Amino acid sequence: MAEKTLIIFKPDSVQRRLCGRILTRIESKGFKIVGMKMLQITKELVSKHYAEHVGKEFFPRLEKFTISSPVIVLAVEGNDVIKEMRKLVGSTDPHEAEPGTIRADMSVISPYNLIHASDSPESAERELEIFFKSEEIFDYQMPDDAWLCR
Ligand code: 3AN
Repeated sequence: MAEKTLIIFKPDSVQRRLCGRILTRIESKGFKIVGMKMLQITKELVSKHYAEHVGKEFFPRLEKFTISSPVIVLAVEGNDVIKEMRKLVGSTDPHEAEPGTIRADMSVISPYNLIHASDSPESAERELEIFFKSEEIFDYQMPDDAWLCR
């Protein structure tokens, strides 16, 4: 079933010039970009996006990293895209991530794990609302939709 998820190319993706290669992984899978923009995340936005982690021992480091460079945020659509993107992304710690995943193949140490992907339909809805206005998400057809989405 078609659904949407929030993806962030984190500061290390931008700084290491890996955004194009990561985007290619997402597009090659057959997912559709329905929104994309660069922005500078503020401390206020970090606390909103990572609300569940505010107050944890690792939060200051996570906050410092997240605001250290502009990021690219994407709304990505596809069949079961929330679960499938989590598989493509791999485990939080690059050291634990399975070979073949984006984090295992292109990153080495936490928290520099390149990419964020929403972890559930509830998170996806909440996070998409934080980063995108409704008019920044596009509804359009692709010629290969029938091969890629039920
Ligand atoms: P994921 O990005 O895999 O969904 P989350 O959302 O649980 O992981 O965590 C967001 C970020 O917070 C991670 N990418 C990581 O940088 C950091 N983080 C999460 N849990 C820990 C932890 N136990 N120790 C250090 N950093 C953590």
